[in-house]
Amino acid sequence: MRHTSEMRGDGFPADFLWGCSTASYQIEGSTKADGRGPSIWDEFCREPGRVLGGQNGDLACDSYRRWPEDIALLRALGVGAYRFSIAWPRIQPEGAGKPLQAGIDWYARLADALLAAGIEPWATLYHWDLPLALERKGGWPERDTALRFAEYADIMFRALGGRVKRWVTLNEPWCSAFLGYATGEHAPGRRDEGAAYRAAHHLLLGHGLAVAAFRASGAQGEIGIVINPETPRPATLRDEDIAAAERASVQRTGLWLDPIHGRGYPDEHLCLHGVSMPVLAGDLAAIALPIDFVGINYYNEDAVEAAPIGPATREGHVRVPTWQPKTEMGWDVEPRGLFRVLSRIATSWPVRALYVTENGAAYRDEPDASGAVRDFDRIAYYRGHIAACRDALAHSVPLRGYFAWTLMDNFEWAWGYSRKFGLVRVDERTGERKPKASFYYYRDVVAGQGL
Ligand code: IFM
Repeated sequence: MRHTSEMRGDGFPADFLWGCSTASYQIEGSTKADGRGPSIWDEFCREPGRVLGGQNGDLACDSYRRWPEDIALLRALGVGAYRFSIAWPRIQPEGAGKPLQAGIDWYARLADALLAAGIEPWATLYHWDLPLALERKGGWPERDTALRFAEYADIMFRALGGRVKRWVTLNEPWCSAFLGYATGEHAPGRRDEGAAYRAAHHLLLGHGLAVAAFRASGAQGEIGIVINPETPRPATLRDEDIAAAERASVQRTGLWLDPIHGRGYPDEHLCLHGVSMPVLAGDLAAIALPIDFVGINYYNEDAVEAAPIGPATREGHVRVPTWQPKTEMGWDVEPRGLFRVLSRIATSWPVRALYVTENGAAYRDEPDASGAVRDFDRIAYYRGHIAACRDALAHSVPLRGYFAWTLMDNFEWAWGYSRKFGLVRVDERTGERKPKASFYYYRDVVAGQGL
């Protein structure tokens, strides 16, 4: 625990950063404005059966036009930071070549307005909207995509480095690689496990090259990566279940954190999947360049038990039923899982600083007759998880901040608009924003009164 005279009464240091996260394709809309090129998600949404109800991000929350309202909401929340993502196809419509000034200007205006409101802009360079032109050339399974990503990152550091001091290279690269190329649940919807592992390597390479570009650009500030670790608990204390839980965690922890911390890839895991990584000389050193923080996106924790290794379960585990209440996503509500994953990462890898970069819950959120959403389940969810952060701090986890997911109801990928995570309700017809009860709860937490 950092013993500082500047502790709030609720166990959080006074300089603990409270924020809120969003992502470009989920909120911006205006997918053809100012020369933006198509992304893999624009195309994926148009393929029948990919997204619930055939919905897409053409309009989303219309934040490309309504962003001043969003900043006013963030101001009312009182958060110290806003984590948004930059749509690569707004900067380089074809994923390469001369950048579009209009795209850069839009994010520069957003960052300026945030700074003027006293809110620190946190920019994520990649939250899944790959320029379609790059997917046509093979996408992340191809090495060239990593090189193009580093070029785009360099453009952004030079363009916004004076304004943005905290950068995230990739958001949840596990999703980009495995949901995008192995299960096909996300764009580009391919089903080829070998391609997913090649994508994982090139995502990491792109991350490392972007970190090098950041340091070379002379921009001041910090850079890190955001992962969504899965560390399921063993269903029982039998040795085989403990070992199964360990194996089940690797694809979403060690596969990323080991190479980033100079330990190479987890061989046993690659062996179980019968794959090898397309590593060229110098790649592992590039991936292991020191970073300033690791962001953790946490929503839920599963329980697993051992199962015979075979085609159905290469890692020899299966999920078991649990007693925990579920959110509208069907995900378990397990706040202690957040404490466990933060502690585990802090003790297993030499991370300089951790942030919870996303945490939140989808609920049905029926508005009452006055249009108010009294989302007490979401408040209970936040309360439990923020308390888990406080416990992690008390156990010396170097946790520096917490970002709620998400500011407002938005396009929840393959679920379309059917799953609502927002602190603010967005009327799908008019785009009108209306804070839910959880908005006021989080405002009170940020102000130091919530817990
Ligand atoms: O909406 C997503 C976000 O884009 C990435 N992390 C998980 C969220 C909820 O599913």
